[in-house]
Amino acid sequence: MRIDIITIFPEFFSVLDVSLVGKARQSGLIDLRVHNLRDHTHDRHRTVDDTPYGGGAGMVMKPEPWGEAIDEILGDVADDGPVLIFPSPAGELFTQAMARELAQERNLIFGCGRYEGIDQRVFDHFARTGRVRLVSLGDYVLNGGEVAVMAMIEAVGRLIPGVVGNPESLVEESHEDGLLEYPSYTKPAAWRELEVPPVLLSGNHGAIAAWRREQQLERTARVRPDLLPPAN
Ligand code: 6GU
Repeated sequence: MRIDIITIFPEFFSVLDVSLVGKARQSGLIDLRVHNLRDHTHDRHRTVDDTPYGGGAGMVMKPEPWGEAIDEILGDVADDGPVLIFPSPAGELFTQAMARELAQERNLIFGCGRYEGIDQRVFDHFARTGRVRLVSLGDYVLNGGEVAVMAMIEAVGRLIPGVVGNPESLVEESHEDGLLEYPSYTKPAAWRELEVPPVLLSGNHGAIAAWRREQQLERTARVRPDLLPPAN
């Protein structure tokens, strides 16, 4: 998969050299390129923002650098059409289902906004000919899209075949079956007067599976009842 990121803080993304995504880049499974939005400005101060029409607090990112940066990437990627993703607290919620969808794509382009947002016409222009999605991590506000994009790339990247060594570790996780994960234990069997639940030491695989399911349901009902189908 090819991933392009447009940002005014390219140095944020140096962490994508390490861990799972870093390995996937080294092995060629992920071709990740970071672009500095300011390279697409043409004034002495490399201006990317301006005051909002209609007034109000803060600054809005100007459309022209975005247009130029995205045009350049579009001219360079496969012609089946990348998905343009803009992290935004005003977007649709990012979920495991969306991560699975995006992991099927050949090209993703992430545009990291800062300030009060990006001129709406950037989204409207590229939606005329392609797929544009505004995506939010949740109901809180970040200063910019960079950290959100890193979260999304980690969630998507690990679903690309070959990125996670043991694909079985992908299936028994929180959210993959719509429920939260069951609690996990390893040796020693007793630690600081806390015992591992005896069923896990029983060797009875049926009983263990049933216990884990019950734990998933109990935990989900307790902390995330919104994930459960409505009773009746
Ligand atoms: Cl994707 N971006 C920003 N700036 N803030 C957010 C967010 C995204 N998701 C939650 N808050």
